[in-house]
Amino acid sequence: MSDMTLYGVPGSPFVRKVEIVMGEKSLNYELEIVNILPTPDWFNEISPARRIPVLRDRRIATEGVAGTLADSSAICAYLEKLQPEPSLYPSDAFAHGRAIWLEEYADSEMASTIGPGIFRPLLFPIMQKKEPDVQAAKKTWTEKVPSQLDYLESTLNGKSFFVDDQLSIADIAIACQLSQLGLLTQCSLDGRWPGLAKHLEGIKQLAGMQKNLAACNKIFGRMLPEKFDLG
Ligand SMILES: N[C@@H](CCC(=O)N[C@@H](CS)C(=O)NCC(=O)O)C(=O)O
Repeated sequence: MSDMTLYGVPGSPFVRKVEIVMGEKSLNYELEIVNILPTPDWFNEISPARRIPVLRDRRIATEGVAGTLADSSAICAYLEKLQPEPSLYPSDAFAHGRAIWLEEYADSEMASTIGPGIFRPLLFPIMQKKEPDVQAAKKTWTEKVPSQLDYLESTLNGKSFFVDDQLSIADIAIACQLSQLGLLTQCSLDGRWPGLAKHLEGIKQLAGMQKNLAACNKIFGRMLPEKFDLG
């Protein structure tokens, strides 16, 4: 058994974020599947917000709340201290602040648009053998997502990475949200957001991302005959 267990499902962009950081830092872990809708009672003790992911570090405690951390940002910050190389947080103070801001932008602004606006209206009805709400997803894709992508495209400004020309938590958090689009839809960043499209392809080459997306494609491939065209 690995020292660390990550609780959640691969289809969560926040679980993906932790898996990429684990991969970059060559940390071993096992993913224990915990579904939401609802989260099981035993899990709520270690996840007061009833959200995935939660990490358990068995070297600290093997049961109960001790040794567990909720929230992907807390987990990634812990992993950075635990295994500082390669560093995923810029050393310069201002650049560090910028990286945390972009991580936060991805985890809050983008997640609250793409999750409830596109991912859930398509996936959750399918899981319940109901009709997916394609109109709601189309509306989000055409009316809400573009301004966020415009902001990110201009912030990236043709560079390979968002902050200080090196891979950081900002790149990982943003790519985790953007990769969510491709799991269920044919939405493309090419055309209006070429820098972001190239950036996402780069982050998709990371080992943790590849492992996560392979698991996602297996799960969603079984559920969907073809990906949704949101226009
Ligand atoms: N800020 C949290 C967000 C985690 C989150 O929202 N996870 C979603 C799954 S992608 C969840 O558990 N949702 C449960 C619910 O909404 O009931 C983090 O970074 O880990």
